[in-house]
Amino acid sequence: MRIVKAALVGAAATAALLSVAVPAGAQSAAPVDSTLEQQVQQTLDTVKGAERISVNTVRLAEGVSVTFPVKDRKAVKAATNGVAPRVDDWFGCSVGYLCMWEHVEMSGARINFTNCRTENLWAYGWGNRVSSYSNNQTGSVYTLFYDGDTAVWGEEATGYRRNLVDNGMNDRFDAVKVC
Ligand SMILES: [Ca+2]
Repeated sequence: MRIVKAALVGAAATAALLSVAVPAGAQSAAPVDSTLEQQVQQTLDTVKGAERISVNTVRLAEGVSVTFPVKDRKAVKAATNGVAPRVDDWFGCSVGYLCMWEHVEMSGARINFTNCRTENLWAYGWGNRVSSYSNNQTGSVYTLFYDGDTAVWGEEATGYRRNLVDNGMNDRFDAVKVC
């Protein structure tokens, strides 16, 4: 919320400065992606301590973030002033991360983990939701996926990807031991 407030204050100040020279409506603002905004807002509302860190990324906890798909990449690039992940990162997964997607073929919202610990996916609104993943961690680490208290699936690093529809694991994971 702090970021949004600051942006509004900045926009208001800019508008005031430019009000003499620039006709109303002439300022170019990035078009609002209402689906994206809803997803971001819902996450901020449901995960305690969540913080928006870019146009389409919300930090959920230390070492945990969620990234939402964007329709207008150009707008995101402009709006984040170059600090957003590279465009290609949406389809891939940055080195050092375990990434999981809500849909198959690495599509839809993506949750990213970089801390080596066991995470309860329900705490982030991701229980029974994962449909594909990419284990892009480095080194000889092994990730375990849990359904209830039982480890039902595992995957080593680096870079192994999988769709979970064909192996009976779709929308089943409740927790993950990142490494
Ligand atoms: Ca489950």
